[in-house]
This record gives sequence, structure tokens and C-alpha cells, in this order.
Amino acid sequence: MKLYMHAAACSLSPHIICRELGLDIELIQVDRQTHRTSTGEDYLAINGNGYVPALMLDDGKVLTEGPAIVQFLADSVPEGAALLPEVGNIRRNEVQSYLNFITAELHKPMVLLFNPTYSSVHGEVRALISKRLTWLNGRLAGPYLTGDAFTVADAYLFVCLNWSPWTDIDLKQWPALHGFMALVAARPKVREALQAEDLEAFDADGVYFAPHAYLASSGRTGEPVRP
Ligand SMILES: N[C@@H](CCC(=O)N[C@@H](CS)C(=O)NCC(=O)O)C(=O)O
Repeated sequence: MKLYMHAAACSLSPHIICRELGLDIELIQVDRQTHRTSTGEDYLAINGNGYVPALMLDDGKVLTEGPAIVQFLADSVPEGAALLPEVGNIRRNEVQSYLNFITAELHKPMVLLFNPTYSSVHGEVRALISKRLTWLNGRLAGPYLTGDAFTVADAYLFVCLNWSPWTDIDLKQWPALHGFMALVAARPKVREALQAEDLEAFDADGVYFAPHAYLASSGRTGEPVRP
């Protein structure tokens, strides 16, 4: 299988799930500007929307949309039931409910904060995200979203909340969420994925991660802290 990705983007969520499940994937980088892939393909022919992630199966079929991809991956092997319970178990629907919440209420608004086109409404968007994070912080079952088990929704939440320092959101004001980030960042397979995407920690805490080019352009100096 091939996973089309950008370093530290939402494609990190299916990347983490592949590693948690021990699935063999080839990571293919997509250039945001040209939409060419690191293997020389036209990414728009793979996903006409131009965004990542896309998963190409060995038979050439392509699946897009992060929440659908992680469910497909978990359902593809028996061990996946640990990350996404089987049909008929209401815990599966709880995980799906969180996937939908993250994609609609956190991922998309956070993406707007990266886009200068929307800078006139960034204050309002940040206020909306804060409201959602306050709700989530109070609801987190702990240590993970739905309780003791790490699920596909936890990987997705980790990836979106990892953009907090990039978007001037201080997650430490929501201690349960900051604690969640530290817990997920310490998982061996998550660290493997962060290393494979060549990310560095924002600071010595080692809880939030970004590509070197981003950290350098935002004025950070000093020795890189690797995952
Ligand atoms: N609805 C899509 C959204 C994916 C998305 O927003 N991808 C971003 C990275 S996090 C991207 O590739 N942006 C570049 C672009 O839109 O060209 C999903 O959930 O998979």
C-alpha cells in the first residue's frame, strides 16, 4: 500500500495507524504547490481534491478522506479491533463519533488558521476551536478519548492538536488534553512515525512536533530535539 502524505499533516494519522498495526506502507510525499509526488506522479490524478491523505491499495484502488482511511486500515486486520471495535459494539460508534467531531469541529477550523486568506476571521475561528477544546477537555474519559484503549480517533486527535503551537493555541490551558498529547507522543509506534516523517520537537518537552524547515522559518534556533 502507498500512503500519500505531507510531513506532520493529517496524513500522519493513517501513518500512525499503519505502524500501530504493523502494516507495510510506502510513504509518498506530495508537493503542496505542484501536486507532484516524490515518485513523479501527478497527485491530482490520484486525488482530484489535491489534498492528502490518499491510500493506494496494492490493486491500484484509491481511498481518500482520513477518517475513512483509518477505519479501512483497522478493519483490514484482526488486530485492528483493538483500535476500532467490531460492528455491533457501540464503542465502534463512539470512536466514529469522535472521528466526525475531530474532522468537522477541529481539523477544518484549524486548517483555516494556516491560511492567510482567512486572516480576518482567525480570531473568531480560534474562539470557536477554544470552545470545542473546553468541551473535549471536560469529556476526555482518560487516558484516551474513549477510555483505556488507544483507538484510531486518538491518533487523529493527536495529529490535529499537534498543530496547536503552530496556530497560537496554548494547549496547556486544557490540562487533560495536554496530558493526552504527552501520553500519545510517548507511544513507541507514534515516535517511529514522527521519526519517519523527519519531525523535530518544538521544545525540550517533546510533545509537539514540526518539520525542521517550519521551525527554522519561525525563528527557532538551537539543537533539534528528535522524537
Ligand atoms: N477532508 C480531508 C481534508 C484533508 C486536508 O485538509 N489535508 C490537508 C493537510 S492536513 C492538505 O493536504 N492540504 C493541502 C491542500 O489542500 O492542497 C480529510 O479529512 O482527509
